[in-house]
Amino acid sequence: MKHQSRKKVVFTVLVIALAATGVLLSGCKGKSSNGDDQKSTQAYFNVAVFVPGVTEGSPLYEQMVEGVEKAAAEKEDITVKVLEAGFNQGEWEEKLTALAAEKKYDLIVSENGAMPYIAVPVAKAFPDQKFLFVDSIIKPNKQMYTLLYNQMEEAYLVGYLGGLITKSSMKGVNSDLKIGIIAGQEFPAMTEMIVPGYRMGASAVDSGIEVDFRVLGNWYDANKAGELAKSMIDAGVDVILPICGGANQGVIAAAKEAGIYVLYFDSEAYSMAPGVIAGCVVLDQARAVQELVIKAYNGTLEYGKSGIVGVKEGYVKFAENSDLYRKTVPADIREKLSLVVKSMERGEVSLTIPEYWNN
Ligand code: RBF
Repeated sequence: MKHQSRKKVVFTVLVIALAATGVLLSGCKGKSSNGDDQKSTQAYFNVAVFVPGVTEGSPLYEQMVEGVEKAAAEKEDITVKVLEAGFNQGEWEEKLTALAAEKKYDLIVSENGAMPYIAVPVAKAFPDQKFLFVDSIIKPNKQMYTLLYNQMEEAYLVGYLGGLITKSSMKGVNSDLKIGIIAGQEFPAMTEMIVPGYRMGASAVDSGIEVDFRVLGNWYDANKAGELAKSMIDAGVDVILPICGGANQGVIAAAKEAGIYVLYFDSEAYSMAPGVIAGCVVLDQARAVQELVIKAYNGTLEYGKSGIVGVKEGYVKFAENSDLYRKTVPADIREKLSLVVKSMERGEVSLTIPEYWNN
């Protein structure tokens, strides 16, 4: 925060200085692609964050913005513009095209598995535009760097915890061996990595555990998500993993009312619903984005390449050090989960994501 306000002051002073000398530009220009509007110096490294949806309530979108802002706090000459593209996916390509057409941004950062594909024609139309896509992968494209996370491991950890909970005698747990997962929509990372990983984790506890997988159909309708959760609870589910952005709140409310448990994906959220959120698996996307933006700034980001990181690399962690976790989940369950987490961290247990993702 301190850094950011200092940055704002520095920025304001620069703007005033530029205005005073009569060279205030319509926007901050960094390295311009085709010399004609190259009025600026190389003073700024301009980053645009394209949020494919709405930032608030979507853990990975929040972290993407946070990561870019942290990079900007680290380097005073990085500027940041955040564009929320909204939930109409049919408009994303047009909005991304308009952003690239501004030819102002040294880097456009975005996230989710669909974005690099949506960006292919945009990249073709603007051959000097560079992109960083996280939480995604695509065949090598020399204008893009992509980073994929091993979400099979991430989902395995919550699946394992869910399995332990549904088999336990924790308050609110019934005798059915059933756990649930609700996705905003179906997409390859969900069906190829997350759901299979969640199932594998649960099966490692007991092969008889059933996984109830439902799809909401959007990333915002908390009422509908609550209804979906209620119908799963009525069918015997006592632990639910919601991955539906802003609609997660509806699942949490339904679980709280019914006295069952929620597992949380991508960020630590115990304080959002103490006693209801029983476990959080954290994906450190903010750090990954910060590091990659700094690399781009330094000119060392290898466009055309991609990375994959998981538990062993330290980007996926289970949030074990919370009093709320310790209060909600009994010690014997925590100890069992902790052993699995440790063996994944040491690389003794690793899950290979499907070939599909390996370009
Ligand atoms: N996750 C969210 O939390 N909020 C969203 O609005 C959102 N929209 C998505 C749209 C598409 C087309 C795809 C492929 C994924 C979307 N995700 C969204 C899922 C997100 O990228 C990630 O897979 C999950 O958050 C699990 O880490």
